[in-house]
Amino acid sequence: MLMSLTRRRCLQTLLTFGGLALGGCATRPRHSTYEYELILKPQSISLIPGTSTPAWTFNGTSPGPTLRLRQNHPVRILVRNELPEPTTIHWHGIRLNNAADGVPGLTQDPIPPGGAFVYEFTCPDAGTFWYHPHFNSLEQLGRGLVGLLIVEEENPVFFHQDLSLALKDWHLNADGSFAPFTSHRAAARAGTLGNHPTVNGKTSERLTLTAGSVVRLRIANMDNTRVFNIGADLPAMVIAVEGNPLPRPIPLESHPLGAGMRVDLALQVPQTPGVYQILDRKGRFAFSLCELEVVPGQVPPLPMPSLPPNPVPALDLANAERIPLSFEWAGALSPVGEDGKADPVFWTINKRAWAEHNHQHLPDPLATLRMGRTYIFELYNATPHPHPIHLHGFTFTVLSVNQQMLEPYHTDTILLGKNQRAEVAIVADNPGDWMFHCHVIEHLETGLMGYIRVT
Ligand SMILES: [Cu+2]
Repeated sequence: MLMSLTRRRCLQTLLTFGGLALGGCATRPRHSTYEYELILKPQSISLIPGTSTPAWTFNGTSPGPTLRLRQNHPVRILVRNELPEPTTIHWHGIRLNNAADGVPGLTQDPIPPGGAFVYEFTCPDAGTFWYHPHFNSLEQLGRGLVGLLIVEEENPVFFHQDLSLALKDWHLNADGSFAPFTSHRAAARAGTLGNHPTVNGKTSERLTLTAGSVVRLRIANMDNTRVFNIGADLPAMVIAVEGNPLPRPIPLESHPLGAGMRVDLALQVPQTPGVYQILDRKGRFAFSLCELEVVPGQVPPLPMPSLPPNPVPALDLANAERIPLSFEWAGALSPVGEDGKADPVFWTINKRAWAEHNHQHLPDPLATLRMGRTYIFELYNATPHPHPIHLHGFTFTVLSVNQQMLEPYHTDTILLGKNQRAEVAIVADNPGDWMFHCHVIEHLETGLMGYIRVT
């Protein structure tokens, strides 16, 4: 399998699939199987004009090529590691088989430098997802290893345009070299913000839209740390969160997007040409993330498209078992290790930290679930900082936040604010060991990580 893929080596060209440009290296679908090759490798890129940054890239770019998969169609992705250290790739938000989940020591051995691994899975859900390493995540994501993964609906849903924004801040010195990705002080608080924001890998991004059109805009927060509050100064509806269509779209006002989270908007582009903005709202202030240049043009009339729901299994809430999961601040530096460095632990789940900093010595699971049963996780953020809490391999249903019942919605990540509680439910329908962690990378690296076992 490796040989045949290797012979079909990387076409470093731009291919077109169904009218949509595919960057980087990809091959055409064959017998309804899409095949991709992702090569992780060091590559200097220029983020600050006149300087060079020693990034780590997928196929030479950051973000990596946007992978466009099709709902219910199997995919095979060859990952080759040309980094100077091991890696694995996690497909964030995809309900896939455990062996393809990309967690070193839990679902696979790390891919050594010079090695390769084939990920094979089928996406039951359509929507906006992303991919990134799950090994030495602070540095591997910090150096640029992030990419968008779009799963197209099995029965295509038409918009006049389908566009995306990948949000990532970089930690840079003035000469383009990397500044530290973390400090103990920040890791024990909200995390280390980058100082060089980018959208789609660019310092400023401008998209061109046609007057009167209806545009699907997929926004993915691929940053290690930052929370965005997405707004817009043109009419927009929130149609999906974390890849999952909302039961009823809601008008966009300010949509919080923690690390790892995504939102799909349907933009109702005004008839009046001009320049509009996608915004990051901070209280009374708003900062432009992306300019939208609206140009005159003819588009066929289009009522607001509706997205079909993803086939998330039905909950059996009457017989559900409850599992409390509390996130707390620990605040301790362990004794200095053999390398002379302290091994910081700042965060716990149910009083336990993922202290090993690697996956070599597995702790016990946070909970063991029985196949087919419904579970309600009672989440409690007993800390003063926001945590985007992510479960691998499942889509959970948010039932309540701070004891307020909501119209239930599906997600793979929930942003829990200071002292916030939430009830989320899953059907344990996918066997294996599944990571459960905060997506602020400094938090997961300093304790806020565990796993759920389904047998
Ligand atoms: Cu966190």
